Amino acid sequence: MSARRFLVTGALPYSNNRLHVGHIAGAYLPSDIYVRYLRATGAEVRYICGSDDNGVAALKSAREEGIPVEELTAKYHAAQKNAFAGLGIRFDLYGGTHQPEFVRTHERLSQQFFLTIHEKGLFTKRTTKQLFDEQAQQFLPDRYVRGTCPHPDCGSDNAFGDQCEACGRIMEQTALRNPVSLMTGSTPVARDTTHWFMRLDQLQDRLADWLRSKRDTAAAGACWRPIVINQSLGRIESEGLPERAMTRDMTWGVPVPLDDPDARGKVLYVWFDAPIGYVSFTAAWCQQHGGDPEEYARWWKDPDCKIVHFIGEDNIVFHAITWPAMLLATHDSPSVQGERGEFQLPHNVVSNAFLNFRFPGKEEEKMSKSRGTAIWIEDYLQDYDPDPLRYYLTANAPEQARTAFEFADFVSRNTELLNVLGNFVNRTVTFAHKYFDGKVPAPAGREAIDQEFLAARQTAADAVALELEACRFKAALAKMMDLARAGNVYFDTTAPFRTRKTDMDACGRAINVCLQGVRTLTTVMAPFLPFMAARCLGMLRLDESALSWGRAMEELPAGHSLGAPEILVKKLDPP
Ligand code: B3M
Ligand code: ZN
Repeated sequence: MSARRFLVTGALPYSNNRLHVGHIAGAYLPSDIYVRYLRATGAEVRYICGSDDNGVAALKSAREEGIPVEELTAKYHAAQKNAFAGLGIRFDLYGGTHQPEFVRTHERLSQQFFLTIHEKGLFTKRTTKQLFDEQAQQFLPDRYVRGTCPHPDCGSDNAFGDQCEACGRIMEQTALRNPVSLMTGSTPVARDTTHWFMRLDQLQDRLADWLRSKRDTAAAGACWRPIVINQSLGRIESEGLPERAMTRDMTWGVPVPLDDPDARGKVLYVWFDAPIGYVSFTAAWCQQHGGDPEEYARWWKDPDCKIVHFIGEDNIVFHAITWPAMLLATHDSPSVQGERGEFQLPHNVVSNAFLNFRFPGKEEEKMSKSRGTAIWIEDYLQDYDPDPLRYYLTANAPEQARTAFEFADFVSRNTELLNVLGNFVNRTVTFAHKYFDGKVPAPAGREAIDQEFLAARQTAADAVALELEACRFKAALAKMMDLARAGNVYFDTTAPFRTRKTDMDACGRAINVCLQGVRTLTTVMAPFLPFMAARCLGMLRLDESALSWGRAMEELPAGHSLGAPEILVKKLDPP
């Protein structure tokens, strides 16, 4: 049987800011855990991410910082890439939709997509009103305008020209009530402009069928989270899909590839080109590893490869409606058909809700730069190790509903990690060094209690795997910790600290079994806590291949020499 194949993506962060813990909790940590696990099972995986450089977000920040937009996006692209690396989030490739190394392939593929959809007649060219800033003498696409959400059940003042931050709906900016230009603060006026609108209505039935199949096959492992189904299928069933403008009046982005005077000075909508970044970065990876960018088809057009997108809550509509619509639109079309096949729809779109922030004793609030309610990854990494944050953000993950980051919680989760996992590993390895010369003692005729704990390792590894396959990371982590807890109970019950004075065989037997527990835990903790797992490998004197899931139950032979004990989890002081 050939290996399972996955193309896993993390939402492309806008390269207009640094990364905070909310970003990490949303899409990147869960995807990294998933990828590390899949790889440990022998699956072939490409893990793709990169910066979303186009669109208004970068232009706005470049204006605020007073630097050219190319410089701004290069700066944050580099900072974000470092922050990911510091947390052990290991993409195969970190691209950027407007970074010099990637921009040409990205433009080419984005324009190809646009033309294919255009040839299929799925765009309507239409002149409509758009908001125009008379002081700045320019149109105000998307996030350049802010106003009141027009939906009566929402009415939030935090709606932008493309999407309402509160209810997540996407909208035409002229629908906004009380619009304000974020460029000059003036009230914009509506002016005529021509754009290409995608006929999502034409694809709506196929999209709905596909989403229903995802809802219905939850049991078959393509476990879509309710939040994703509700915001996509729910939205289609209740409101239907309108046409959406896929071009914008600005010059920063991918030029509209049409020989038409109305296309001049216009670019593709950032949400049109950004998901194509997943494809263009895969092509870049293929080019860097073997030479042929067209090899991306092996990941994107082969039904044997599962495409899994990890995103945050505000990206659901784009990944579960617009992007699949773009992929579907290329089907049965002369320009993409042929030997290489059609773009596959995602196997899963995994979204977390937002991670809020909480000051001690206060209500939770949204993470925001201006209110000082964001923990920046760069700052975090100056003071702490990556794994305690990985642990906290997984244990407290907003998988089904929003959760909040609170510093005191972070410290108490670290204490939990220390007391349960750190304690089991460290007391076992230290004991072996102190009383068994740093070697695995002989198993010395195992008894029922020993067999029971040894068997619990397999049960735990299987339970963790089952949860990870279904993208239930929080539950998976809890099952890993249960095994460490069982290890501590076994240690306390067999009491090697007592038997070492009375029955050295029993003492060795217990430490042997504990070491087998540490051995299994090393593999099972690795997707969540890769830096700690690396330290365990050192203590067990094993190499990285020992992280393979199939080797988790492998026994350390009696007499095997251990590495020096190292503190696994450091104590943190309460705030
Ligand atoms: N850049 C939105 C965000 O950072 C957007 C994701 C693009 S994924 C193709 O929230
Ligand atoms: Zn709203």
